[in-house]
Amino acid sequence: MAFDKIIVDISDDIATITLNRPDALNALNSDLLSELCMALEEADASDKVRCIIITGSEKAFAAGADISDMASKSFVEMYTSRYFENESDRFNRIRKPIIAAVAGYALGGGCELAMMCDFIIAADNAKFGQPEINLGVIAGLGGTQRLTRFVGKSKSMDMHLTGRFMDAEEAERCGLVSRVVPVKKLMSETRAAAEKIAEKSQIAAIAAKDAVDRAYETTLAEGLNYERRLFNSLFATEDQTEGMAAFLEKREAQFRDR
Ligand code: DAK
Repeated sequence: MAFDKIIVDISDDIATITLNRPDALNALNSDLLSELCMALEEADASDKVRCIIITGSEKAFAAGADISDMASKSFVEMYTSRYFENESDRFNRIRKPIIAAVAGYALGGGCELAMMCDFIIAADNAKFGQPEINLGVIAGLGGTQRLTRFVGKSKSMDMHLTGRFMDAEEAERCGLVSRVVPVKKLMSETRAAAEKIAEKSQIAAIAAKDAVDRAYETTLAEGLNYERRLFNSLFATEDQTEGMAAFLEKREAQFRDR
């Protein structure tokens, strides 16, 4: 399917979705988000895709929700239109691993979109922030909840209350991103990570994502129980038999997603 606000490339098991509204620093509007959800759902359903990358430009991953779209809306319009709620739910239903490759600005909804991915690889020029307070509002796409889980209350409060930006080094130090790479190497390093994931059993990758996500939704005791059940259930797969046999026979595993 042809897209206008995003570019989709599928090669070697990896779908790369590039946000493409350069004139507005990839500000998120409903066209862009619905195309993004469509592309994600297609990738999730495709046998050709084993890992997904979402990225922007060198200048901006996304500078937030589109302020010119929101500015004139009333409370009633925001409330009744369920602004971006459907897109957020669709995004959260994607089962395949999603990596955010972030260069430049990831602000407001852009920072929130990056945090909705499974992990973030940041370029050394990345800047994260939840500056909605400067617009007289607060984060609305999960920022107060997800950023707090990533970086703790004190830093999250600092970001949401002052609206300041955090650079890549600080973002790595406080656990918002998994690694920082030179901006010119962002896509090659992210692709290398995606290729690593694509080599694994897809069933195990989906189970790992499912189990880690559960850590955010439940108590430790429930989470441990959930993990154990998923772990045990993987012994019903051919990939577990193959993975362990390959280790013992000192050869590469040939996973078949069965
Ligand atoms: N929206 C619309 N246009 C934007 C934009 C945005 N968020 N960010 C940048 N642009 C546009 C600029 O207006 C400018 O357009 P022209 O004037 O050239 O037509 C162009 O992109 C280039 O931007 P600048 O000229 O400003 O570039 P600079 O390098 O000088 O500055 C900047 C870059 C990123 C520091 C600056 O553009 C900036 O501060 N941008 C706004 C950042 C921001 O406040 N983001 C938060 C937006 S609020 C919800 C879901 C989501 C949300 C809320 C609710 N629900 C589910 C309920 C999310 C809210 C937000 O994200």
